[in-house]
Amino acid sequence: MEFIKLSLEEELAVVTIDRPKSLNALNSQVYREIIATLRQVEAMDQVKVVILTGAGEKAFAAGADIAQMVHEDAVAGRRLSGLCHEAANLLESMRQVTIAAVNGFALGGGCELTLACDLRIAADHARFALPEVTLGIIPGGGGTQRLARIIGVGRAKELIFTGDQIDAQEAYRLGLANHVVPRDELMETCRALGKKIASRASYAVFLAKTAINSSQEIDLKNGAEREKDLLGLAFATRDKQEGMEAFLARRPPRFQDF
Ligand code: CO8
Repeated sequence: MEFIKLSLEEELAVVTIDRPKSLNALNSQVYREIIATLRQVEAMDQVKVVILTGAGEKAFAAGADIAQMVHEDAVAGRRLSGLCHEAANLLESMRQVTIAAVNGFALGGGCELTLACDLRIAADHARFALPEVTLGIIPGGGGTQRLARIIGVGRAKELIFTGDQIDAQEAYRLGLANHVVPRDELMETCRALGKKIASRASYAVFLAKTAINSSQEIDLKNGAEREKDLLGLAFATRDKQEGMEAFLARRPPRFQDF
């Protein structure tokens, strides 16, 4: 991998987009490497939580690579959009919980990667935007779909129609950032949150993630049916037995993740 660094820390995997000279701009190769890395991590049993961040102090990722896109036609643009979606869909649906550690600019395709993560923790200097209309295009990595689902249609339209940047506090106010922390506490905050989630019954966490994701795609009646089915699956696990027996015996549970 040229542009992605993977660091394994017991139950956590830290995936870093590492192209700081271009503010971690996302060209096709970077997207392909993100996809390959996420697939690799998804197959690692010991990893429960993935933290996605950018190298350097300045940017999570300042968007898709404009120097690449300027030369591309409609077919190539659509192909690049396919890669953006593939990376985002993986972050959203993979077995592990995904946390975006937003260490600066999260613009365009960079913002879209954060939108696909389960949780977003922002450093206090982070800035979010979908500025595509300032370049004559529209978001192409799920931004028009996921931003509206997270902060509401009206606010998403204003951000996408203006292309304006918002700071971390505004992102928090809108419900885009789960927390805002001082920049030198960002990774520790993400690690602590990741470890807490990893200490829970991870198959149950995955079932909960799947059920919550369904709520964004199907109606309430069918979503409730899906919840019932997934709860039934949870009842079939050893972790359900262990969690409940441990509670009744007043001891900490020893989950085995199935
Ligand atoms: N692409 C390519 N290079 C970039 C990008 C980018 N998105 N962002 C920054 N860079 C490069 C700059 O060109 C510069 O390179 P160099 O030093 O070689 O000149 C270097 O990074 C540093 O950037 P700046 O000098 O501009 O740093 P500043 O601190 O002055 O400004 C900003 C920082 C505000 C982040 C500024 O760089 C900026 O506005 N960047 C572009 C942001 C943007 O518009 N992003 C959205 C791109 S569109 C997109 O993401 C679409 C996604 C979906 C695509 C679907 C498929 C088609």
